[in-house]
Amino acid sequence: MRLSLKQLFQQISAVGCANGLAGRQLGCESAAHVLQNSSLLKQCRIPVKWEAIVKEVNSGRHLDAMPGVRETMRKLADQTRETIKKEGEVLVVAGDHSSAIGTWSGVSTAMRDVGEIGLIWIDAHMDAHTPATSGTGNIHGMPVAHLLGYGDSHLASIGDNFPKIRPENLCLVGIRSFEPAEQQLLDYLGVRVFFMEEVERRGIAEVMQEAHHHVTRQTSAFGMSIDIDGFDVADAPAVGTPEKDGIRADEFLQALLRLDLRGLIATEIVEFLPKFDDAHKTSEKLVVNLIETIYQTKFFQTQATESILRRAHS
Ligand SMILES: [Mn+2]
Repeated sequence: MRLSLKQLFQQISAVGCANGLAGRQLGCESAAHVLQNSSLLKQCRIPVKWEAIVKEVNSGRHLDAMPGVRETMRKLADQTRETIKKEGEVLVVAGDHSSAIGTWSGVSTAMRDVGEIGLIWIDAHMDAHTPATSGTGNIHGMPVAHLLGYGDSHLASIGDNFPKIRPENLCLVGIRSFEPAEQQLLDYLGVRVFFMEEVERRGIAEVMQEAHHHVTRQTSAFGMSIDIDGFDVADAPAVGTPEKDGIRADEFLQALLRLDLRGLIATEIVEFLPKFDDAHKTSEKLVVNLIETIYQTKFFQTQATESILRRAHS
């Protein structure tokens, strides 16, 4: 019986993205560096190995940010694609949620020969605007539309010309703030949305089980894109676009423990705005808790399965 290096030295391969120009408020571009230097994260039971921190290209704000965002997202996609090919998984800690265009373009194109990927999108917002429908021009409100193949053709064709996520393999969880144009696009495409009302009625654990089933039933791997504004403001105060009455973090962490994470290929955590955190570092702790819970659960489940299979074949 031989253990692979991966099993002996479990670690998380992380990519940072220091972006913030596509958000409503500046500041979350520092999140990746804050996490990289976080003493809380250094105490994490699974060590984090930083592969790269992608720097942001600045071409302005709102829609003027577009040329810069295209460049930044191409670089981020290259990093996540390479990390998936080399390590088989990736954790992305980014700033504003426009990062998702780069993260999932890279993950999706790395997996193109293997199969489609599924995605669970945790957020207060739908992020399903296009440049044509957005009132603010803030691209952090547009990544879902672009991953589905809509909006700016440059952003929608990073890596290749196919949609990066098929609508039937995507679901949104925790939604409580959106505009009609966003809902129209998602309704038209048949994307499953678990609004906050449904999360409250059924509980986040049951919702996450169904979300997991939804994104894994016809894919070869799945990811989670976690906008921390999806959580209640009490649990994640340091965000640029807070919406009240969100997902309770402790309930979400409990739900993760009971989720089958063996097929999890990538996790993205975004919209942490360090300068808005409280004296207790509540938001930073949440990010670290998410990383630790997700990867401890995943590694434990993977190892347990492997040891059972080894015994069955010995
Ligand atoms: Mn978002």
